[in-house]
Amino acid sequence: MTLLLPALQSPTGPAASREAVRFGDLSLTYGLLAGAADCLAARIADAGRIAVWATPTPETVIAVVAALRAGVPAVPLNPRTGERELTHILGDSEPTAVLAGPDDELPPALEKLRQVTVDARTAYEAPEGYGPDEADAEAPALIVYTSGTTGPPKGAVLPRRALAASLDALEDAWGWTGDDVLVHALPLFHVHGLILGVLGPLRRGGSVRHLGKFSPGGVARELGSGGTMLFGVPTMYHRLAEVLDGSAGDAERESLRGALSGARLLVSGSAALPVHDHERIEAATGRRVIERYGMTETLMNTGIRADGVPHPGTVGPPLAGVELRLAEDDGAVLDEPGAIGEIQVRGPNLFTGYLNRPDATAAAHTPDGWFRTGDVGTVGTDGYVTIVGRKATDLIKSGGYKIGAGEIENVLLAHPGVREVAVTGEADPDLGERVVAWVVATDPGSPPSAEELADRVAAQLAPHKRPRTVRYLDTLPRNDLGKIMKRSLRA
Ligand code: MCA
Ligand code: AMP
Repeated sequence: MTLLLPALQSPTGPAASREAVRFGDLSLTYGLLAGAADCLAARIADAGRIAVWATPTPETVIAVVAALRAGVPAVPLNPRTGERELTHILGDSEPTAVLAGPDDELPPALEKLRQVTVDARTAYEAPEGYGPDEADAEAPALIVYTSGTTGPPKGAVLPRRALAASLDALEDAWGWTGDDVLVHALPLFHVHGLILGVLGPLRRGGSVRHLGKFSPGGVARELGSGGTMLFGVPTMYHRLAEVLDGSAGDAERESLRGALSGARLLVSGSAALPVHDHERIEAATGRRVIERYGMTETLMNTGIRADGVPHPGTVGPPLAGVELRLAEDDGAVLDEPGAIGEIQVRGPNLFTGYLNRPDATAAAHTPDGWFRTGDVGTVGTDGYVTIVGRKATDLIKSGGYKIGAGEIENVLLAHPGVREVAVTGEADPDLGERVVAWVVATDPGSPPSAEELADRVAAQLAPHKRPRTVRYLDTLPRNDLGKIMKRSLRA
């Protein structure tokens, strides 16, 4: 059986002294990471499932690698998750223990679990003779929670096979090697930052430098001192374009321009990068950002190749091993050129299903076994895919995060000052879309403030789900059946 992370299989000699990950001044070589992860793996081998308090730190990397080495499915948790969402995720995934750093303060919901501390500053020695057997390719590696239109987030069960297939398809598309040094600042509890951004470099035997928190200055520093690739969401590239366009001083602009110009690959994903930002970055740096298109459930589906023709506004052709088709609402498959339909995919990159949700898993697949992405697109004569929209109007993509309108509405409706509410997404130059709450107050004379409502969502769900705008109305527009007409709100 092929190993998921071969470079971490008891590395010795020069292979052991290569840098694997760097977070600020803390760097781990392959030798140190393998030792720490195997030491931890031996301690958690009996856990059924394990939660990882996924801060942007080397501790998270050690924890996830340890779980993979031990063959224990890991549930990465957003450390900013609010009470209601955290309770749901823990109840649904039932981890027996949580891996966290020495300084992490865990919320009460996690205190019932066995806490296993991971400390990247301790030099661990792998237990003598410890070399866990690689788990079965279909065994779950990670369970990643993702929002739907209604109800709480669902856990996408990602087998080792999907991780390996998707990362190898990106190796093929991008000529990704162990010599690459990836720079990013993505959160480590989602596919983009964790699987592509950490497990990607580790599978190749290369390295990753994580900024901890996104800043154009951090990107310039790391890309300008040996980084070869940058991964980011469109909001990050928009902020880089703003600096390149002159929102900062000359020195900052020049250093960013130089760093981006020298990079081998600038990759954007998780949402569409507006063509205007593509153009601004290319004009300033001579480098084109390439896009790839993926989803928590499918990992990566399409991507522009490093040696391919860049085409801003498209997400490139299907990656190796991925089958992609377009279909009508009634299931009819669309073959004619220029047709627009739902993107459906099939391939070794797909998840095995939603945890505890056979109903949702079945609903997400066609009778002939294709996964319905919910994205609407078209395929050009060159095979490049363009995403033109999505079927569900109740899904919002803000800063690259998927947010369900329904989960926010449920939280706001529980506020005594809110009689009715509708949540929509509105175009935002920085975030792509921003969350907007339309509120009918119980007492229109003293409605709850926008800040109070935002704080409530941040505390119950997560800060990135908070409404950035609150609009007060006397009534919500409804059709004859009483259904809220969100389209007319947006208009
Ligand atoms: C603000 N904050 C609050 C509140 N308001 N905290 C509590 N209560 C409040 N009311 C805090 C935040 O926690 C944060 O703290 C700070 O204020 C700023 O928050 P925010 O405004 O949300 O941040 P931002 O500056 O807008 O963030 C932009 C971002 C971020 C950095 C681009 O959106 C981001 O990291 N996006 C990445 C999403 C991603 O990885 N998606 C991948 C999933 P502090 O200042 O301390 O930070 S999609 C995927 O995986 C698929 C497979 C794919 O295709 O990739
Ligand atoms: P998530 O469920 O959070 O993994 O987000 C997946 C969704 O992000 C996809 O279904 C798409 O709608 C969107 N997405 C990811 N990459 C791109 C991209 N390059 N362009 C447009 N949309 C994207």
